[in-house]
Amino acid sequence: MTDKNISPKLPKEFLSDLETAIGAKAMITNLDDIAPYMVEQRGRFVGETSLVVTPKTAGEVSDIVKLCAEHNIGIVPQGGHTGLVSGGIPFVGDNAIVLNTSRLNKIRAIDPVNNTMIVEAGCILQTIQEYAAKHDRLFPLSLGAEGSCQIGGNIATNAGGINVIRYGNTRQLVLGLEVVTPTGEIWNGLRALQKDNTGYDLKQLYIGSEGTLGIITAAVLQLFPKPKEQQTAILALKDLEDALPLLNLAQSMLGDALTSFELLPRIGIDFSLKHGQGVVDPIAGRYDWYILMEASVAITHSNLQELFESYLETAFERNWVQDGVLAQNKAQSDSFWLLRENITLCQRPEGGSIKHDVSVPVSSVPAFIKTANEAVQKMIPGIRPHPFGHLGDGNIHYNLSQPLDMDKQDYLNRWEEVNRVVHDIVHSFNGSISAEHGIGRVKRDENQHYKSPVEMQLMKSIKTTLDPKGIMNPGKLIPEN
Ligand code: 2HG
Ligand code: ZN
Repeated sequence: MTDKNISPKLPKEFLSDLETAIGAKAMITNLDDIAPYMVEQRGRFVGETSLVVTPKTAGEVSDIVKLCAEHNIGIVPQGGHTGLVSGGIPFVGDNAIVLNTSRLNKIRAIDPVNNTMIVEAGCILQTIQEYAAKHDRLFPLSLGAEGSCQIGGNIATNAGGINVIRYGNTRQLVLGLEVVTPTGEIWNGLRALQKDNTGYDLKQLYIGSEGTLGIITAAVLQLFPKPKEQQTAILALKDLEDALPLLNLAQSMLGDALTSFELLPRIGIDFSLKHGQGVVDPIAGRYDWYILMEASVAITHSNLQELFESYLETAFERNWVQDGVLAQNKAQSDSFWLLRENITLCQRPEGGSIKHDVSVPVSSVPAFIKTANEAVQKMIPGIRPHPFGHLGDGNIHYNLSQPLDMDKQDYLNRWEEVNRVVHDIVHSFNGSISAEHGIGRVKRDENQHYKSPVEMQLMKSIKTTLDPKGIMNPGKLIPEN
């Protein structure tokens, strides 16, 4: 460890005790080396700290937390750094260090009979999926960032993704946790049980708490039988409203084989074709809306294909689908998903994009989009709504690309104002202003605006009871006053 660039805010005694506990190799103190840990994927905010620690065991996490508690230093837990609400970086004045979980990355055990797996927080989601698959099991959490996001972050933010309609959010996929508390104790709650009615379900308190109550160091994950047969289709619609009967029919005809039901707008497909690598348009004509859907079953020689084809036939007959392609093989289904993933990535080259990650009851999605589109177009003529996402569970990424002839910064300066109009509409539909990305710093005050004082007070009292010194991810999720 060098003394270069150490902020005077971190006491010498703290640093030397830390070095004794975890070793200099687990301490990054040079600002150039720290820089990549401070820049968020979307680049909207840049964090500030003078120390990043990279512990390898829960014991080391415990040592770090104890020393931080003693010296009143904040800790920002950080996983794969793929978050979208500035939950994983310290802000100027937070007096916090970053605890990056990348080296806490062992798969501790798998039990295919019990359908569970024990993993450490820093395991990459895709590594977990692949390990489960090798044992003929499925870990169904799936999202665009799966190649780099870490399970600790997924759990701390209760990540959603593309399979929620069938398997639920992360909350439904975790049976047990190991957590380092704000006083540095290790709570071993790694129970691999389906039934455990022994009091408050503490793990659920930590899931989605965004590092504000403790640091998740390991988890017991719920596995499922691995799908053996799968059907993927992309369908073009005339009207957004037709998506609802189409979904309803899928649920009636395919039952719980339905795993994904994603909404794609034409503008998103155009962005992907223009800016994405290797993206192709599977349907010849142009339509305003598309659905990418997938169904799977965990048995072989099933009648899934037959069921899926008769579902599509009925949907065409009822005029809910104008055109469509059923993937003929894995490569074709991958190419549909590539188109979907690029819808997320290809907004950036189109200039400023004001984001919303909202949910409303599934049956209200078309009405919400219509109402919001009218409102934002009135506010900023020429604005380009780009709503897409997980229609099957009511979660729409209501993103708004800037008008073509507007200055990017002038547009982005209206971020909060636009958020408020959209979120008011979401609220009027009894929706949520953060469906799957969390609150972090970005939506902290906006969340307080919409939650009732009773609910906010309950959250604040949990925070002050468990973390009275306020050292766990300071300034995130819970407003300071
Ligand atoms: C997705 O569903 C992600 O692709 C990102 O949640 C959404 O770009 C976004 O706002
Ligand atoms: Zn999403």
